Amino acid sequence: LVPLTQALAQNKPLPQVVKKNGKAALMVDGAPYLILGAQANNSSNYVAQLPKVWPALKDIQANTLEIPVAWEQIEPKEGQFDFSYVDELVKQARQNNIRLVLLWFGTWKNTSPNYTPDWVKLDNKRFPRITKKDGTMSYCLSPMERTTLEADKKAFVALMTHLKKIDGDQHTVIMIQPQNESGTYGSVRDYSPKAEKVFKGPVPQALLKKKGISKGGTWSEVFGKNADEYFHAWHIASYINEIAAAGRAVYDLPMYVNAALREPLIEVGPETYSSGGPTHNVIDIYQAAAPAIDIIAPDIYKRDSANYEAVLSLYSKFENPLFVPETGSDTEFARYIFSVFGRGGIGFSPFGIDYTGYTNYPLGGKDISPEGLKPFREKYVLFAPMMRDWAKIAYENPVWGVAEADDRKPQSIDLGGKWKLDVLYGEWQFGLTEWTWLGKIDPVPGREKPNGGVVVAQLSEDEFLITGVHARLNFGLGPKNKGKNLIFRSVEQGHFENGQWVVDFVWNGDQTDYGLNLTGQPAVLKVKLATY
Ligand code: N0T
Repeated sequence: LVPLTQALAQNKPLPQVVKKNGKAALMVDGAPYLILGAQANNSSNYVAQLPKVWPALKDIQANTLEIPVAWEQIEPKEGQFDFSYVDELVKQARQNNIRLVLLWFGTWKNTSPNYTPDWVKLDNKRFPRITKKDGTMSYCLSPMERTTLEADKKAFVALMTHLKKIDGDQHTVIMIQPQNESGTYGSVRDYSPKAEKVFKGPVPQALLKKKGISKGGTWSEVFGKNADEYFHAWHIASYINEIAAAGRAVYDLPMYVNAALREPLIEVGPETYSSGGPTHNVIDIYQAAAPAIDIIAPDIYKRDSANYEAVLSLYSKFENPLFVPETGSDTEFARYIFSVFGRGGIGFSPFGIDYTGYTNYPLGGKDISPEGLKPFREKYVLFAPMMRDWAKIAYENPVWGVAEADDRKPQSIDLGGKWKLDVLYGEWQFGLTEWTWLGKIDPVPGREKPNGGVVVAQLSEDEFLITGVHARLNFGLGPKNKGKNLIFRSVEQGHFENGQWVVDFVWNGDQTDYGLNLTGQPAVLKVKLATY
């Protein structure tokens, strides 16, 4: 006899990325799920390191751990697989009530083959590296080599087969990232004789179709100066696709690829970044070559708001679901969670979140401790209790979000024509000027760097769900309400229980007369607007 709980668990649908009306959701156990993520450091993928990982996730209230599974650790000897780390990882994740996103460090890890087993990375003959334009050898494995692809695929399929066996009924593992920041530094593509031959052949139909180009030809004929990069992107994406598809054929989990970014605001050539990786200029090429990949995701380490927001909008194009699988762990990165979720993003994850003592400063923060991670905890606590509710609402309703910009100036959101929302950053208690801390002119403690932000979801025409920190919200009338006067019907602070909104108390008087003040105290509001 199968116990009821087990029987129910077995009927849980597989995790899946779904899309509707230009929006996306990550379905886990049949309902939208919001990744409040944390990515462990690169070398935390060993059983000995795991006890230093979970406490950091707990401290920021993350619900999902992104952590590597390296080819070298599961297939140290060709054809002999060892899944002891994976087994222990999944077991401990369950004990800690954390879901997993597994990062397959195979052919490309930050473009390099360092995580391939030694029988791969030391065998140039069997697993050839890219030939550079000048004929010298690159460090990077070539995407043109069948033998390499087959070897990586075999290991990946073994991993997926094993996951199905140990986790097919529970879905502790909810998504897979095949490869990590693929592409090549220092060579725009492979210039080996084998690659040259393919380069002189025709551009594949699927790519012409995606690009809306009717007249075919060689790569150079069709793409001119972009030919080298597009060729490399196409072949890396196809390579990853074949591996991902083979994995999905045995165990159909959602899959995404992550990108080491190209400059989002200035035009630069592929010799300056990881050429052939999923940079913003080749998202469509990846989509055409890699239908087994659900999401093309940016790793964002630029701290300034102009670059950050530009990356988010570039990766929201082509109906690409927005997911930030890596971002810096420093204070100023935390607020961008509001920009990501306000664009309907399915997840957000700072990198290097564990207490192993390592930090990737200056990419991330210096202080990976409960104190140093406070900026993330402050935001995660808003979403953690309602992560299912927010994910569902964001999938089905209009949402907006803003993060405090580097200039720290107020921002205005058009809430669909009838209403608008002005967001001022700072902390107030009363009146029209920013509250100076205990009457002194020092900035409010914890406000030395921009850390504010707000998300808004429209529940019905005049009703909005809002949360955020370090911001004052002033509602206004949109053009469709011209000539009327605005009044709050009600401002409720509350929470969700079993999908239902529960009112804790109602804001009024000083709490609403000068704008709604979101401080570092967690608050989720349901605001009903009216006119008279
Ligand atoms: C990331 C991480 C890890 C503004 C760096 C970022 C991770 C990989 N690479 O700690 O190695 O596995 O995906 C590359 C950042 C480029 C510099 C951006 C300058």
